[in-house]
Amino acid sequence: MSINKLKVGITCYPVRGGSGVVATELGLQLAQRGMEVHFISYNTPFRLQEYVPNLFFHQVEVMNYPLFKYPPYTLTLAAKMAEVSRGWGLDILHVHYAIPHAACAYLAKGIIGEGAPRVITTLHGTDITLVGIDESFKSITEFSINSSDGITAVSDYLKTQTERAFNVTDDIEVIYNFIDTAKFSPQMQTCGAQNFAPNGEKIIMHISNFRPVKRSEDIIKIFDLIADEIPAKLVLVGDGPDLAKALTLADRLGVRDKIISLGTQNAVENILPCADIFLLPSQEESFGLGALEALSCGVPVIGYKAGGLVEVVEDGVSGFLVKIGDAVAAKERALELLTDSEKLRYHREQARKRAIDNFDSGKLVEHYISYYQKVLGN
Ligand code: GMT
Repeated sequence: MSINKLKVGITCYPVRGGSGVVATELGLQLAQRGMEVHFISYNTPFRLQEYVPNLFFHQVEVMNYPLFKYPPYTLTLAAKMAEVSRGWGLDILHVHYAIPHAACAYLAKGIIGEGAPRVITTLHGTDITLVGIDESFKSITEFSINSSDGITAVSDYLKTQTERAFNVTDDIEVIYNFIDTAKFSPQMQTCGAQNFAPNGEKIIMHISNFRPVKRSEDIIKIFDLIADEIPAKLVLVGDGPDLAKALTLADRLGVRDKIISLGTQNAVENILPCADIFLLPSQEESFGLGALEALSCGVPVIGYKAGGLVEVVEDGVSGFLVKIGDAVAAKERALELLTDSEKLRYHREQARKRAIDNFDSGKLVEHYISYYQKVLGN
């Protein structure tokens, strides 16, 4: 079958977060190449706001009933996957984030029987490293990964972690996350650095969902150490359970007035290019899509040597990675860049180059397409 005639169903979490972003961008790119793409989820993915030819959205509406303490979304999603697969003749069901999507796809295949689409599961991170390995999910995660016709992981690190934690029977294909380097660019029209730093202070930026894995208080500790030595502002983008705790620490350290917390933002590509450095001191990252967005905007990353982040940021070239928890080393590396304009310029150029050479959407979307072909047996 010609690859442009392919019909692909995509299921992801539609909310902000790397796995939803990657799934949506992939769907958009496939649709642009002429494939028919069907998103199946409880909401329109947040980056899918405009009409795009070849792209469809199928909403999963969960029925509630007084008996249900927990409405069974998983079952309704599986039934919807089966309905859309049958109705539109899907060739592939590509699910992002194993839990519960891979299990739903398995059920959908069982409902359809003959002629069911091939299921590809993309592992993103905590679906393995945090949630998937929890005893309550472990057996179903392993079962649904092994029931998929194809499995991909977003980094070598995640592939290794998956193989260590589970008895995986098939090979896992590593396909790195990707970025539209034209959209995320140093040349992008920005909201204006002077809004954040009216006196020319250095701008440090962090974007995340402020979950515990992000070590949100470390962001403040590192910034406090930097602001002790040079005029600096910290711009926080996003929201999540640990944001308030981080801001409370900032109050205690006396740096709250140097922090601009923007909350959730849609167009981070208009904000990121204002930054001098991007801070990502996570406990664990299977990849670190926020870091890639920064690199693509020519912003070097200072972070911890955590998981797959070392595959994204080239330590000492497109930023620096230090030992997990070492706020002093992170501060020193940040100052090394912020106080030496020549060095900062070099790291900026290398950051942009790293994104273009290794993670541009063109090459990686082609990798997904050839993997689709492999799974389909073409
Ligand atoms: O796992 C999460 O908490 C969220 C998830 C997401 O949807 O953003 O993040 C994971 O997937 C991203 C996209 O592949 C990766 O860039 C993140 O590194 C990964 N998060 C973790 O591993 C903590």
